[in-house]
Amino acid sequence: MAPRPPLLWRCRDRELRLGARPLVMGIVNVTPDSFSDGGRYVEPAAALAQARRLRAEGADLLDLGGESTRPGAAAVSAEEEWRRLAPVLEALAAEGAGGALLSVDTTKAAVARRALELGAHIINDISALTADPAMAGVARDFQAGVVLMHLQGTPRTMQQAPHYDDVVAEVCGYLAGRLAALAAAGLDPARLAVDPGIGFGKSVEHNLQLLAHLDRLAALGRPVLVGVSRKSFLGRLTGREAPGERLAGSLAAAMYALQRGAHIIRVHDVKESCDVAKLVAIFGHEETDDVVHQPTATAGGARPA
Ligand code: HH2
Repeated sequence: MAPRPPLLWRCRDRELRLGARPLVMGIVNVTPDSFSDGGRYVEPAAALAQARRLRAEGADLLDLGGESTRPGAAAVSAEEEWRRLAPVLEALAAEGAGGALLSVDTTKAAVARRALELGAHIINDISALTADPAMAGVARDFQAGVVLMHLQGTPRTMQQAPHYDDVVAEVCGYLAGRLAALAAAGLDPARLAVDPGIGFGKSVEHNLQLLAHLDRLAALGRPVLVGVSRKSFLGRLTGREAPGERLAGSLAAAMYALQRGAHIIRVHDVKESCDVAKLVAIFGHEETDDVVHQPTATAGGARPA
């Protein structure tokens, strides 16, 4: 794998350099019903402890979610979503999240605004800022980093009969269109990242096609974030029914995604994923010593500009 030219992702007052070393985004689901860890971190103290643990394990970014997006999950109101997120975000923002960037996984402008007011850096929106007409304005006003994810259908129905004529072309075309539309609406393209939405209205074959052709998504010129962690297609491929048994599959898929063009992996298992990221950087570097001799704890791009 040839070294890649550095790419900048601006997220409010922070600037991430995406180059040789991939970044790791740790997942904190403050929900009762997430597909792999629902209920474990629904209490603020448990969620906060998990966020601190993921940061200590090396997460460059922490992604906090207050609504599950798994197929068939119940929708929650903005008030309920914020009630779940607020104490955790408040505490993390107050302590600077240990240097990690804070991301909020939401499709609701009211939730995103309040999170940004508390100090979050990134809006991770599975609807690519289409679900709430006010979302693009919030992202622009706060100069937030944004993850634009592809989703076919709605979380409730997306896995019923996903269909594409050419999944890679359609996902890339959709995200290119969102980048262009948001730039026309006044958002700074340097603040936008893209995500193929693995498992969101996709069959196993669609997911595999997208992972194999991530280079085409990377060709859009923006950071590529990929979430494969513990997802059901890995269970189907390995025969591991329980999400908690899918660690090896998740790491293999993360490594593959990073080698095919992803810059950031969104994961539940941060410690193990950081090892993968580190090895990808070493394998992908012509001058291996440059990477190996960097201090590991500060190797991230998650530092103030
Ligand atoms: N996957 C999930 C949620 N949010 N955001 C992005 N950008 N990319 C993803 O692949 C993605 C995402 C689903 O995972 P999880 O958060 O663990 O589950 P749930 O939605 O059930 O809370």
